[in-house]
Amino acid sequence: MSKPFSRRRFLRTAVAASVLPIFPDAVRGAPPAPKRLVAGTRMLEVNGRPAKVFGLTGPDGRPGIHLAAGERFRVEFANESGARTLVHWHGQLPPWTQDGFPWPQTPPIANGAVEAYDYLPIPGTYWMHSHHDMQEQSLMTAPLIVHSAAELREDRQDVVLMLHDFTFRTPEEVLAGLTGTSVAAAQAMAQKTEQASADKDDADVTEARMVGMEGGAPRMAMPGMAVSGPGGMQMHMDLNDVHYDAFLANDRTLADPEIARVERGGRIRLRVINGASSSQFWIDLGDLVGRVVATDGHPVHPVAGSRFPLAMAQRLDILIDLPRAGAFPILARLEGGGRQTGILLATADASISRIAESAEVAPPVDHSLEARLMAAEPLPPRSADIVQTIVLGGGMKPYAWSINGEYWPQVSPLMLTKGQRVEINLVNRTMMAHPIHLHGHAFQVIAIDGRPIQGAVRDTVLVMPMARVRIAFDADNPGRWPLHCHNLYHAITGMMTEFRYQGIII
Ligand SMILES: [Cu+2]
Repeated sequence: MSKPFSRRRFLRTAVAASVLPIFPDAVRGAPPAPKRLVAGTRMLEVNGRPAKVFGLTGPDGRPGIHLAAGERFRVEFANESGARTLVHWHGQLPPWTQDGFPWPQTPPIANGAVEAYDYLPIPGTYWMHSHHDMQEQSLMTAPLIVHSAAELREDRQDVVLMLHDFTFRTPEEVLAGLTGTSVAAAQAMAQKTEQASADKDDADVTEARMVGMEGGAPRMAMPGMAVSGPGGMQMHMDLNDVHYDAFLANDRTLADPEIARVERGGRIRLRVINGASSSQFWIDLGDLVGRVVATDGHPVHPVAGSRFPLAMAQRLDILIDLPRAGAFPILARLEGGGRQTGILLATADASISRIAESAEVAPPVDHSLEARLMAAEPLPPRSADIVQTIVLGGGMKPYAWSINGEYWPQVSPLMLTKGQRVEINLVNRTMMAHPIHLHGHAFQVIAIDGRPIQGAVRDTVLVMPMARVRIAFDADNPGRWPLHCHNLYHAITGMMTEFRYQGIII
């Protein structure tokens, strides 16, 4: 990966040198031209059928944005998708007005419009996805890779593996099927979520629960839940709300997989991104042994293995040293389903054989990796200023999911003050696992089911059915920030709330 960036740097220097005599002052302080990111549509072929999907294409024609070490996220985002859209830079820590969430102050961008973004990114494996409507399901998603000097010194070949779940149905049809309503009603529900507290007046704000006390019990009973306590997760855990037509790895199925050319004995940094809307996977390296060195972009002490669980929206950086020449499938196996997708790492002389799309049923994704992870750059030790419990509720019948008994957008914001160390107890009172994502902050996982750990720093953590996960973060990024389940259909039916800093004018 170092080559394109050195070439780019060279070009920039050459351009600067050529104009230097004319505009010395302007050039000396001039930042590089912004990168252009275009939201558009494109055609894929899936299972032999054409499929029109969205896409996010960067300046080099690749999906998404790749930034050199030290480079700012300076992007001109051009919406040529034919629809309104708004793209969120998942896991990055920009000012809240550049986060790409449809608050009333930051509405979706019109088709044909261009929006500028400029912030200091954090290095690692990130991604971007539309936060408008349910465009994420229609592949308005792409990698966001921020290189670091340390990682470039390792001189490894970068391989990005981005996963999707794909359906020929529209997301509105999927949601209508889940909720037992009409497509029109599902469309209305998706649009309603963008009212995002816009309807709330000052009275509601006054009602906002002050974060700072243990508690925050649900205001209403969870529909249809029989609370059976920890250990019940084996009984009737729900998996895979949606039946998909295909699972994509870099937009392709195993019928025609991407083949990443690697050198014999090659040293790889595999960046796996679960960009699926409602599916979780086991990353299966087959015979290879890899070392997980980062989760959600943040470094961890290496964990060796060949099979790693990956929840929705999470990422893994896995270092792989190839033992020999050959073809090495890197598979993503759907939890609870006998289906898989993937890519191949292959040396020049390797013979490639077809890999089946069906396989043995993989078990549910779990905390086996999470419990072993240790942050390489943990939060500074500090006691919490405030502790808040967040209860995840809801169920399949009726299909609706909640936080603290509330359904987005009718929620009471959780108030924060800048400078606080915040601890959140995520308590799952449902029979599904929920990948919970907080915008604008990186948090550390500090306990699983009451057992303290010095866990990973992340932006998305899976909370297993009937389980508890405790996270900590520093309130250092004033604004309005969503916390939500990253299962698209859970978020859209209500499993989302807001952290709001004191003093933010809405
Ligand atoms: Cu969920």
